Amino acid sequence: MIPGGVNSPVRAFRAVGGDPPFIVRGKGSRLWDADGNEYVDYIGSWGPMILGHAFPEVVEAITTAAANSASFGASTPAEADLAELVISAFPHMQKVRFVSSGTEATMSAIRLARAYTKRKYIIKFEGCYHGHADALLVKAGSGVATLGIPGSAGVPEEFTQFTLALSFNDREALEAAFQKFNRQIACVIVEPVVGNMGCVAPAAGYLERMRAITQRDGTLLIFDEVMTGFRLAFGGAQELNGIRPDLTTMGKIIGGGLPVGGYGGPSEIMDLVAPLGPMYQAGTLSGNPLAMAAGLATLRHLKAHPEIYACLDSLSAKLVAGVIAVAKKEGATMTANRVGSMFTWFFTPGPVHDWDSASKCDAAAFGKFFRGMLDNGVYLPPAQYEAAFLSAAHTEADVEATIAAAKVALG
Ligand code: KE4
Repeated sequence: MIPGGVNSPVRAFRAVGGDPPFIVRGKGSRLWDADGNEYVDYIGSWGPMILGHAFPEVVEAITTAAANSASFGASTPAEADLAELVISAFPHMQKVRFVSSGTEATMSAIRLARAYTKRKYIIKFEGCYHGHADALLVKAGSGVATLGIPGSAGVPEEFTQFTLALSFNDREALEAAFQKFNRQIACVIVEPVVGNMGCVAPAAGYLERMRAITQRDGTLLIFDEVMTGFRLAFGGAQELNGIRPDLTTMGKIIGGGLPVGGYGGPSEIMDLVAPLGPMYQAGTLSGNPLAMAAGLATLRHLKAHPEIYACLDSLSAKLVAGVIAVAKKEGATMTANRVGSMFTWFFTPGPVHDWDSASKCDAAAFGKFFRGMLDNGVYLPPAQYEAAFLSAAHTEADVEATIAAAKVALG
């Protein structure tokens, strides 16, 4: 009835083998499948569930909002409240537009950057994923600035001809692209901490250089914080690295598990967005009351409990090191990258710092590890090139159980 039995490809377990369980319930750090099996969950719906599943304040907020109707297609106080809270997290942001997915957020931000600069070219990086808008579905290119080659069926080459795909953490490639396409580049879009080639942090000085080059060339810098926003800190990766992008895209956590995306920046740029300006973007369920309520409850809790981030960081450190220690003892080839509560265990000696080094992983070994962990009650992202997430609901006991499962899976 549904292609591949899934509504998003990665859920089909193609990269790891086996049949995916059907999940029927989540609570805190745990999931249960239709056969009654219990798992410690490290997907967290691919990032949104930072407070854990069925967090009472979020459930309550959604339930209350639902009693007043699920949607009006009109302005509501809740979307203004969430806008105020989101804007408070990012110093450069004066306005935000809510949409219903991260894809819509990045697609719209790129359209806005092209409208603002009146330029056509965009730069993305191999191994970074920003959703499935046509212009962003380009094959991984070579290290230098290669014009985008469609990475999906159904995307005409005309739709990616202005997309430059560069290698991440490669300053020379960035400099070369701006030499070659001087003052023709509308924006650079980057995951300020990459989650989509597995977790990969920027090299020291790399983003600072990117900010300087884009500033110099009149190119907008878009931080795609769909995954890192409110995950790595309340103010996302940019709170940690102190860099001010021109636009920020968001998703996942700002919806608290319901469909929300967003893009924001200074009024000078955002005032180009319809109905104020000529850049068109719209959405039937943008600002949906239930989604706003879930996002508000989540962000309000995070803002009221900043200590959550330190706890996420220390418990994630213990988890990642514990599994690495097991791998060493069992003679498994494994390295790990972690930033806060985003992490990946890579089946390669490492270090993993870009797509080229990430793609050297032993996918079969990862698949075996994934299945072994699943059989022992631990639900990891079913693909090597994904980030795993810890939630505020995870406990020391969860971590111990996960390390014990790794002993079996790697043994
Ligand atoms: P969505 O359209 O899936 O809401 O967001 C796209 C997106 C944009 N930017 C970043 C940095 C993202 O990580 C994502 C989506 N992340 C994937 C996980 N790698 C979603 C999981 C899936 O596709 O099912």
